[in-house]
Amino acid sequence: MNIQRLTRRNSRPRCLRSIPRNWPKKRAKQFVINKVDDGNVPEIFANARTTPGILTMRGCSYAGCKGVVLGPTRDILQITHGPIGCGFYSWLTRRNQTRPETLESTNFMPYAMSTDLQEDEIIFGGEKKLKAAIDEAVALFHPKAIGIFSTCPVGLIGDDVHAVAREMEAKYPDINIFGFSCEGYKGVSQSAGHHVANNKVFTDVVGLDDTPKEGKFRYNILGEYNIGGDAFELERISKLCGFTLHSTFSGNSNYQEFISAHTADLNTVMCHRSINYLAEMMETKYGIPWFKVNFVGADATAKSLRKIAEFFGDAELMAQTEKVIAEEMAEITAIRDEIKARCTGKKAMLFVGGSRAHHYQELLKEIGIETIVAGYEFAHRDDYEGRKVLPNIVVDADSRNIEELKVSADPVKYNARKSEEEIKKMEAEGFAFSDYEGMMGDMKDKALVIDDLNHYEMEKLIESYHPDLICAGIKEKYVVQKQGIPLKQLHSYDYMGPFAGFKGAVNFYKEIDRLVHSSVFGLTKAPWQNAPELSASYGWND
Ligand code: CFM
Repeated sequence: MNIQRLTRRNSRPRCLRSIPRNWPKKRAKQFVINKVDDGNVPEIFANARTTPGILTMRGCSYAGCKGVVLGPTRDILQITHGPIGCGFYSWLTRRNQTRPETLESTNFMPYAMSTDLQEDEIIFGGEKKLKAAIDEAVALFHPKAIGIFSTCPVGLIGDDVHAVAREMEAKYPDINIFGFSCEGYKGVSQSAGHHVANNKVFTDVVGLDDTPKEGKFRYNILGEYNIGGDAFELERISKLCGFTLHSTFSGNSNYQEFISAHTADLNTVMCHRSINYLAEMMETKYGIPWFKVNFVGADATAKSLRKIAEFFGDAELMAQTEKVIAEEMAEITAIRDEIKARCTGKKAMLFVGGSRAHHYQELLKEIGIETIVAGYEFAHRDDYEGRKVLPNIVVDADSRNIEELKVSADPVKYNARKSEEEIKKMEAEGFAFSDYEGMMGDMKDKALVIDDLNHYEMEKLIESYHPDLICAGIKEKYVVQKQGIPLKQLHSYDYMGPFAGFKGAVNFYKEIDRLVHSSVFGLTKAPWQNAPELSASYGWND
């Protein structure tokens, strides 16, 4: 597709005619034809402000902080300080699940708690109402921890949620109360909210309790949010292999696991976009190494499990892990081969947040589906091009908006789980720490990569490429399906899941097979659009 053609004044639809003149120039840098050359890929322009007036697919900073990173934790009582809509629409819409230990265990996920700001507070300030909300929450639930999440108006009227948190913590000393400056307008997308969440969880939560979980080979999974039960499947596999999963940030998680997460010996990072900051800071402060894993795709899951076992370096553990992989793969292969035979040659387009547009290409590949166009909503250059480009990323006014914490080794709690020599030796043998590849390196040459897609371009892409499948979100779903293309939601998984791990892979193969072979998408045109039967004209007869 030709970006110039798309945006030339006369060819633009009326709704786009008023966009700024420099938009095509900026936008062209966000369209890249892929070319992988000795591990290098072309540069893409990403994590930049969306031009006002464009129907972006992005969300806001509050969504990234409250909805994404903290939302899936069940026993931190979360208060949205803002108008009621922010709290309501960030409440379970991404289908993050949880499983309390017992029926009596604390679980706040069925609640959406908000200060419900009204005109009065917008004019005279909302701190009083926030304090009253905390008093009420304590009286009703007496939680271990309370998180306060700022929405746009809170920043605009100048409420100080941190001062309120301090004051209320002094009033209730046995409750950990902390606030997040995640006003929706901060940064350019929800990605800023991830960073805000990481910072606060690091300074106010992780490290408060030094009691490790019982069990050998203790590790954390960072960036796994239990959408559609993904974390349950990973817990199942972990247990079979003999690893002890200490804490997941934050799918199916609880506060106790968070505050003691620094006692685990390894951080594995699933969605690096949303949580690589925490992994880095925990390594510096506590000496916990981290590496990237991917549990989306059966082969990717097997590879990640082997890597974890290899990290711990225990012969028995490695043998058990191989046994689990062999057993699980034996079940998968027959189903996969059958579906692959039917799906091979189909073409997909993927537009998801900040890591799934990459991870899910792997799953589609396993059943023979090629991704011809892909893009992220809010990723940074490193998610496209690989972590090695981090030093070349220019920090601008928008990214400077979010605080970079200065972290150093904890004088008491720092404990290097592997010595520098051990790490160097493992790296020399090909073991990658503190790194991740970008999406483009795994895509074919000439594939189209687009950052921050919008609805108008989506329609044009469908006209040009006629894909068999699009994976995106709810905002896109019905617009796309009305054009006769099946759309699978990769944020919430529609009504399904898990899609991670071994069982998840099978669920996904079956679902995609069903979608791309469904005849219903051929019926989206009304009969009179295909074959008009009547034509007439009328006029006045005197
Ligand atoms: Fe990470 Fe996510 Fe994603 Fe994300 Fe999200 Fe999400 Fe996502 Mo929706 S944390 S970046 S901010 S993998 S909610 S579970 S699916 S956009 S690609």
